[in-house]
Amino acid sequence: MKSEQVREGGKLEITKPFRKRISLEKGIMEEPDNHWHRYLNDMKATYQDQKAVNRMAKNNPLLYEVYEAETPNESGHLIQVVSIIHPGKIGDEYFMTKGHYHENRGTAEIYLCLSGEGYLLTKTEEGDFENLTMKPGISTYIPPHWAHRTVNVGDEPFVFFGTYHANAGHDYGSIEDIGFPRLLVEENGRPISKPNPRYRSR
Ligand code: S6P
Ligand code: ZN
Repeated sequence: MKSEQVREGGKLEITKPFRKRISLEKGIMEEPDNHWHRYLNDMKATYQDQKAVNRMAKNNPLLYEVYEAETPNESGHLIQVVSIIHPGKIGDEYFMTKGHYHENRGTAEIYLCLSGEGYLLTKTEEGDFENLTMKPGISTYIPPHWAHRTVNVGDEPFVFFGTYHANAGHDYGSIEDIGFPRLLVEENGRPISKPNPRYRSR
């Protein structure tokens, strides 16, 4: 716990501005407050090809990891994160994040790609969707009410910085069964998008 962060009776408070170093060479946040990992067995239902899931589940590959600079989860504060999606596929679908709406739907988010190559998949509950490519230097804005998932379509780690409202919260359940309108799969060594047979709006 650094001096600018204090816990008063268990409650986190930020007492002054602070810095974080994000190593662009290593693609990590140094001295994060939290660092968490998502493995295939944490999100088996996300993938279409369940035979491939079961084959790979024994090795349970690490799909992605997230570094966080923590702030109080209340209105006004922002959280900074670095997400790293590792390269790989389950069947012909690329490694990707679980994807979520913010529980507090009225909160936006910004992602800035630091390295690698990926896609940002977004959608609304009304059925609109946008898929944006991301490469180093590209910043993307996810407006309030848009669900978001990121996909690594390259052969190196896809790393991006993100910042969002500390009181956003995460709603994963609304994505888990139906996913996004289009899937990103590899065909002849290239990413292509195709309709998701499980998708329905809402
Ligand atoms: C949080 C933000 C990211 C994701 C991270 C992993 O609002 O969008 O930090 O948490 O990229 O994705 P997911 O869908 O597993 O939370
Ligand atoms: Zn988010």
